Amino acid sequence: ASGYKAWLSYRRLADQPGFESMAEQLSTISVFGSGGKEVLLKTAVAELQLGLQALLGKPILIIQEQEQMQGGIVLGQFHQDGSSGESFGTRYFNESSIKNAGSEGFAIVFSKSDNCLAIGAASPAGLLYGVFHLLRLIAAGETRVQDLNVAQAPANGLRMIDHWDNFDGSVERGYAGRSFLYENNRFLTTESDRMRDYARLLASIGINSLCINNVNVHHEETYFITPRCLPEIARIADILKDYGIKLFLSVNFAAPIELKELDTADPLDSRVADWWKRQTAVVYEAVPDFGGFLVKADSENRPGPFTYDRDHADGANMLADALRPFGGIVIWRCFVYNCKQDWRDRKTDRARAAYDHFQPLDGRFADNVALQIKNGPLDFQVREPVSPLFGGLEKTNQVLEFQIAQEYTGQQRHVCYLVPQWKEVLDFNTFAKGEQAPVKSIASGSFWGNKIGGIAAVSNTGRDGNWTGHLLAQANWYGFGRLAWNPELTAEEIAQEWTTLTFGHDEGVNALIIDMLMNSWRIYESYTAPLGIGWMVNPNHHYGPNVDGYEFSQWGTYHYSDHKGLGVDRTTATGTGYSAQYLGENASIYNSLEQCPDELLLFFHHVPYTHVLHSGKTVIQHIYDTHFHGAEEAGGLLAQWRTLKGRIEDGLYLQVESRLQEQAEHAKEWRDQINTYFHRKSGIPDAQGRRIY
Ligand code: BDP
Repeated sequence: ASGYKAWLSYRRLADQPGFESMAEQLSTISVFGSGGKEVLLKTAVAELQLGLQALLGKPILIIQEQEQMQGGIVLGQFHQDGSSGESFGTRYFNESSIKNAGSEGFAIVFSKSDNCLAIGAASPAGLLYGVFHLLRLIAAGETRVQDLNVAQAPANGLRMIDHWDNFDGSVERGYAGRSFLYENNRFLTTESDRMRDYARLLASIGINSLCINNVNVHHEETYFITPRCLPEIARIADILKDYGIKLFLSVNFAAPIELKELDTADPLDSRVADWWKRQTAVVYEAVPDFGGFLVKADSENRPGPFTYDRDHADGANMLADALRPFGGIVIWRCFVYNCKQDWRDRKTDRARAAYDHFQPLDGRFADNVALQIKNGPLDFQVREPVSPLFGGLEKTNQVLEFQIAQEYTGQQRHVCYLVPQWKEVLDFNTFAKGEQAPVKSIASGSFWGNKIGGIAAVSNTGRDGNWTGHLLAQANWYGFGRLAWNPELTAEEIAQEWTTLTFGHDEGVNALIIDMLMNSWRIYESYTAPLGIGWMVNPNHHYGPNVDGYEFSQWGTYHYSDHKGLGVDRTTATGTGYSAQYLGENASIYNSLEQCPDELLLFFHHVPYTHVLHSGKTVIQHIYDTHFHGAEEAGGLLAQWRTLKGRIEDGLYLQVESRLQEQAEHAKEWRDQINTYFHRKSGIPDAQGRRIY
């Protein structure tokens, strides 16, 4: 086992109690009425057959157009009429199930009268999701299909993964080998089944949108929107379409210049607007169901409207006009800040930047523009507060951006299950418009009634045999999709699903892996940058400790440590005033030294090493303790895993063991660098007298 099949490995179930009667029940698949022509419905039937055959270990027959069948599984769209004139919906489902399934969800119920399991949906996409849901339930051990009665719809309209793959085959912040999409400025996707296998994995967790190129669009990828590349891109789009996934492209804001067609990219210049209209039409001609453009503008040396003294609404709306006739959307990123700031200037605060740039533009964006906002104000650190743009924007479509790629969380060499972190973000109350306004309902668009909403995340996959380098990093990929579908799932539930689907039904094995996953974020945090301060990594590649790596550089990522204390003062009275970007009690809690939660203390406050935390420890003793303990726990993860030897396939066991070995060693390096640094700076000894270098 390599891990390539991931959570779709469909291990044969056989010895489950109730297996025999279930297997007998689920012998055939049929499609109700005259349906069955749509490509997604074909995919759904094929996936159901494939999955059931593997799980049940027997052939499953597909029975064509038998609507009154007895036994088996029947798939249908609610509105479809059978020969009796009765619709599929009324025949099998009650009104509330149909309502709960919405336009993109599904309902599954066992019909006693027809002695069959019915999967229904308003759309073929819903049927595909229903099929994967049923397979997930069965693979996870559900045998009582006769008791099934489920109806659900995704909480988020946009459930998107963003690739940071470059046409040359490299992957920006990729930790799982090179790109499986490109190599050497050529498309790999059409030569292998890998794209299709990928699309299946995505659809099985509900992903419906995919951006296939890096937000940093280099010269070569600028051609993606031209006939030079579009035929190959159309072939990718066709594969994705079979699984209900829309293709998006990152575009270069200065494309008309880069392609040598105009000498300006000014969004208010009509030649530029016309150029984008023409170019967008060319894209849609090749890819009729193209999703739209993803744009990183005026950020980290990327071109944008600022060059022409225009703002980001001008830029985004110009592209939105070009996409509107085709139903396309613009996803415009808010990761905009000055990456050439003077580190001596304590008043410039990178954390403020996204809000300062975008909040004043609230209400100016076209209705087919969505702003894509990173979960935190800085950059995917192990611990950050939630971006105050959530709550700060009232009249703008928003999409939340996570990073599945573990750029700052161990680069898929360390295990760091990010779902607990994402849950905290989704549940964070922004206090928009009063009491209950959690990020999840703002991002989904339900809170303000936005037209577009959802969650996007930077992919952690690559050409490695198991897709993610670290096998346990598959749990983040899986978990992202599941959360984007249903943010109410708990991190434990998702870990439980993933371990069972990946490793099988040994409860002892799964409990241990779940325990490792559930502790891993806290462990990683404890031996790396403390108390919300972030960074302290090696510049450029961002792997491994380097306390001052970014301290005297232009990126705006500082800790301000000296011999007396550390932390960034972001308060209103003496600091950068960032805390005032929050609403309601969040602003006062973060602003207050007494009330600020320990884990974010150094994000908001500059304090002496002797400052006493809510935990009762001083800041310096907290640093020592967490680093000693965290490195020990990293070793503990390895020891835990070693108890699994012989209990899971060697192929899976060994690849994780070697990564955990590296983590255990590397955690000591983190521990020693951080502890030694602060020991020397502060001159304060460890209360427990442990060895600090
Ligand atoms: C940072 C990465 C950088 C990305 C940037 C972004 O270090 O490679 O280009 O984010 O999101 O995390 O645009």
